[in-house]
Amino acid sequence: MRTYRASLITVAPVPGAFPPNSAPEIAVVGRSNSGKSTLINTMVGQKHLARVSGKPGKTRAIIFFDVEERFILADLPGYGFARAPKSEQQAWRGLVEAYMGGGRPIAGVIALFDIRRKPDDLDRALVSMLERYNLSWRAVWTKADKLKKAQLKTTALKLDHALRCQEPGLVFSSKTRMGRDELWRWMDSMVEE
Ligand SMILES: Nc1nc2c(ncn2[C@@H]2O[C@H](COP(=O)(O)OP(=O)(O)OP(=O)(O)O)[C@@H](O)[C@H]2O)c(=O)[nH]1
Ligand SMILES: [Mg+2]
Repeated sequence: MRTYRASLITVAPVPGAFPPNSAPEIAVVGRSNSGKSTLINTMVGQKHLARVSGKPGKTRAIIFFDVEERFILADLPGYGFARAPKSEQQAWRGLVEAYMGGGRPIAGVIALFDIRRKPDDLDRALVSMLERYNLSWRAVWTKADKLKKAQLKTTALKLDHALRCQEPGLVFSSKTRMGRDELWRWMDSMVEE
């Protein structure tokens, strides 16, 4: 497996702490516990670059990683944490909108959805936000190892439809690395544009 040089740039709990624009960025967004940090580790081939949370809802900041001095990966905080109070949901929205609408060089957004979950209003709100900011995004159906092989194709098609994906989502597993090569091809194409 190919591995990549990657390192932490900064942890930004507020927009004022975002690093200066320096390279194209790929943002990773999704519900809390959808597998964002794990996916980042899988993509670069490092076990402990991004912190994987045992408890969902732990990542409350945007974490910026440099990848081979070529582009930046931004690990966005998760939404939809079951016990989060309203004030926290507003804080999430404030931080994420400041990122998406802040004139950063966002080359693409990877939007993660647990392949076992039926999309809800929060998921649809995320997609609306991505469209509103005119971002190029790709859906990724995570934790594909949790489904039987025979279920993958039909489940993916249902999710494409439920979230009105322009491009079919990518079936992905950090456990088996299914989808990793294809997601790299997508990221490379976004960064090179
Ligand atoms: N089986 C399986 N488990 C996974 C996969 N990806 C992530 N997980 C598990 O899902 C849990 C959450 O993963 P994280 O990567 O921390 O999720 P996150 O989206 O970063 O969560 P927050 O930072 O809290 O928003 C962890 O227990 C992971 O080990 C996968 O592809 N397959
Ligand atoms: Mg995380």
